[in-house]
Amino acid sequence: MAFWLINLSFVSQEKNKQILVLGLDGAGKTSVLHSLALNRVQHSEAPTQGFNAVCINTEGSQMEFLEIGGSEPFRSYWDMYLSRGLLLIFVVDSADHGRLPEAKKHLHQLIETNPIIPLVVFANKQDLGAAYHITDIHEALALSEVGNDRKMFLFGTQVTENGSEIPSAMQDAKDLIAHLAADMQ
Ligand code: G3D
Ligand code: MG
Repeated sequence: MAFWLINLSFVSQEKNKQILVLGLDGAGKTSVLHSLALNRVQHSEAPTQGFNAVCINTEGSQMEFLEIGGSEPFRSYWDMYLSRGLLLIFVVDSADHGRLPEAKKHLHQLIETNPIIPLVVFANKQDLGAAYHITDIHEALALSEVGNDRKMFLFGTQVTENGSEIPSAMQDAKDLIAHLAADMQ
């Protein structure tokens, strides 16, 4: 498998549709994305400033992921990129109970603007003792209200020891994302 990582201070309007990776700052977007690319656990080294584009080649397909920084100044870009996104991956910190309402608000604002984009939610940091179980994350994010016509999937994920194999749920999520992306092309 080949991959490359590019940190960009801005991203031009590209032809290829991207898989958007959004969520509040600190949720684990970069860590999850780099782990999916490497098939090995890889924590992020620094908060994302701006955009982080990752291209992953799997058997027979190539997927372009675009993470947009989750801190306040970058959230204004979320809507702009969502309108031409293939899929939305939304990452939440399952142990950050206090910010789940904020994550829910942003998620619902996002999906309102795009009634068909498939949604894959990563309930991340499942390794932490305080993490909500995925059934509680489903409720906290009101995922039953994301729209009847939309494909929606929820995975519990964790990025633990650097270099270890990614958990099977993350491998399953990667396979599913490849299928969804192929369907949407
Ligand atoms: P972001 O891209 O959503 O902003 P990052 O988030 O990937 O930069 O991760 C934010 C912090 O959470 C990082 O720690 C990272 O190591 C940690 N993290 C990410 N995923 C997990 C996880 O599943 N479990 C645990 N325990 N920690 C995780 P630092 O210390 O660098 O801030
Ligand atoms: Mg990041």
